[in-house]
Amino acid sequence: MATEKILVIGSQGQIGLELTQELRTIFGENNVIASDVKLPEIDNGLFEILDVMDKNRLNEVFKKHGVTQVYLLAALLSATAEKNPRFAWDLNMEGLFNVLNAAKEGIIKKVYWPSSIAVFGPTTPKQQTPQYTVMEPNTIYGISKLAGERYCEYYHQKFGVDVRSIRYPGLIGYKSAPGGGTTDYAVHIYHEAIKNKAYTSFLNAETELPMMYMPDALQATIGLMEAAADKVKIRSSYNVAGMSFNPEQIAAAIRKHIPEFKIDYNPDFRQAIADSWPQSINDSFAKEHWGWQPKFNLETMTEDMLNNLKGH
Ligand code: AKB
Repeated sequence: MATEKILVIGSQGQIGLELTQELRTIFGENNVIASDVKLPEIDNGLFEILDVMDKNRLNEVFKKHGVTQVYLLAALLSATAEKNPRFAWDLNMEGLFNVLNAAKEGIIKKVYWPSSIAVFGPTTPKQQTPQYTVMEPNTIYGISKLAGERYCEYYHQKFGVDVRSIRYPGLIGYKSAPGGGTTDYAVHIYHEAIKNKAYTSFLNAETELPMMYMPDALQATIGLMEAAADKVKIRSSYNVAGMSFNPEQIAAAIRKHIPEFKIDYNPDFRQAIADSWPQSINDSFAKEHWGWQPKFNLETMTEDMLNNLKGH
């Protein structure tokens, strides 16, 4: 079997940092190339400076390393995208086109591209949001992700491109910091609980959102990429679910370990973004098609997060 050469684009971001590590453990250090627009803080393996919007440079990197698979993670998330909508659109779409076109031309064989629960909007059913439902996102991030999903499916159907995608909920991990998302509060709250035993949430107490612990997200991502092609029946993007909670509930889970922890609320512009998203997700297609199964719930994640952050 020919060795896969995997390029992670956006390797310095929240998912990229952890996914690159995990892929290197599975596929070997020399078969996973990290890339980003900025140099890594710690030099720990093959790395290329790469702006995914620069098509020539992208093709140069593909050629240099004989890349067969791409995990395209470079994107602006929901909150940052609202502040810079034009750039968000350009980055989120142009990067995807460049990679899909390389796959169409046969330069690379397989593409992973993350979508998000942000593809849903205020008119979508909020509880147990189905795979197929009303999709009228009202954030630029959500609009770009929905357009991206349509492009992925189009490239698969028209040109046979092997592209796979997941609609991530909010992702929570202790190894890397999130950047620019609406769900980021659920990461910061753990850091502040340990440091200050208090946190001011930018979402109100009742804002329930779908979330997932990073080990589950990595398992979903690599599980989907490694699934046999005929099991991947949805080529737009799969709903996946981990858990759902609101700020009050995560605070209560933290209090089981840090009884003096206090939370207060000061909602900002991210409240409206969160209010437009689902509260829980139905992921029965992912379970049925390629065997997706999450391991963590709010309690087990909280224990693991706090133990690991205390250790740092
Ligand atoms: C965000 O909050 O923007 C992201 C997402 C849900 O895609 N974490």
